[in-house]
Amino acid sequence: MVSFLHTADWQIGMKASRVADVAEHVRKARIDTAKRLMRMASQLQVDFVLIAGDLFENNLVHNEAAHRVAEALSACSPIPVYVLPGNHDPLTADSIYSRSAFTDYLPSNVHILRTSEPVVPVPGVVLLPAPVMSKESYNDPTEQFRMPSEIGEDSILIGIAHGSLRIPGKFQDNDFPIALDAAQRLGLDYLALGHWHSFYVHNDMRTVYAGTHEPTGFDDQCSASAAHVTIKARGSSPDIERLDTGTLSWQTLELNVAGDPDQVVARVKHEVDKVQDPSETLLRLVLKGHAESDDLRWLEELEEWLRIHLLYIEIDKCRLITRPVGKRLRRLAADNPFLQSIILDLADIACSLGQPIEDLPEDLISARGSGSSVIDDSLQDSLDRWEIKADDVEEALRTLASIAEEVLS
Ligand SMILES: [Mn+2]
Repeated sequence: MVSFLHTADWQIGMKASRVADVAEHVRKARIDTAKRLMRMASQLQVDFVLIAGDLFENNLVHNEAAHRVAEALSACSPIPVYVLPGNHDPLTADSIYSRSAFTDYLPSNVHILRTSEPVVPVPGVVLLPAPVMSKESYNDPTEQFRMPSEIGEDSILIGIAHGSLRIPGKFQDNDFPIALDAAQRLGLDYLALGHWHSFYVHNDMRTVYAGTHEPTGFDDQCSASAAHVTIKARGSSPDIERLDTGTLSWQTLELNVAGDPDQVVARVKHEVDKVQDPSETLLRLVLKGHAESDDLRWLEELEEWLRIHLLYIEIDKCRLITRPVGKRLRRLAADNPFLQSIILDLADIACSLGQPIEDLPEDLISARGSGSSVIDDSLQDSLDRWEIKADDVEEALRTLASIAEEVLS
């Protein structure tokens, strides 16, 4: 019997630039989780650990990241750890696996799988590695496996590779495509894969993606896992236990802004109150529905509240339809010709930028009559020179609304 821990895609040194304000925290979480996972390997008393590629984000990571990884890998010492280079950290001339700042610090229990030469991690087990040498490839990495010339009849055979299973619609030809029947055809007891970030057991029940130990972003929902595998004997079905490993929680909440703002805000706060560990939670709030552009002041307060309560907040307004000339501005403009004329000029500009303001109030349109557009050559030049966009017009209308309210109310 053999038991081992299968993990992959730690991507240490990831920039996390989308969440720049907390990028350092995100990078540290990847290391902390890795260390915890290695301690878990000790507690589970596994025979060895497999890391199926993309241990590093790329071959250019800082030396400090390399030191942190070496330190994390020592946390399960003396249990041997086998590291396979992946497409993020391939065995190229500039490989991190050749940099002395990494290799000099490597604890003695860590072995980098640099060739396809079979390895015997413990007696009775043969490991077939397929190290990645490039960023992309049309070749099936499992074709690199080299069978040992002599192999005991009872030897448990494990492959370790990095690439995409050829599931229709889920792979690209140049992304290290792996035949679906590779494990079966090669007579493997287990095929440890990396590259896909979610935990996945193929229907042969022996081809497995462990998933990344820590999600890499909002679109990486189903990861934060590793596999604890036990194989009783050659040919027997592996016992695969999914381990939950994540530190950070990346959540997405969709919010329809229609209705009473107090209720909308209460709904969000209620959801956030349910969050288990707010200081380790990153939230993307996706706003939907229609809103008056000058009536979203509640959103600023809510954003502030979320910022205090959570590690990170991102407000996504891409699906929010705002009415540029909001209620407040319409009310103030109703009996103010000067304000009306500014709004109409801005409407002309929006029109010339190809995004006309569609719901311009009727009374405003009739106020202008058949007057000509404000756009002349010199204004057009200015719009071009300052790279004014339709969004800027909306912003101007919002600003106009708040100034007008202050001055005219
Ligand atoms: Mn990869």
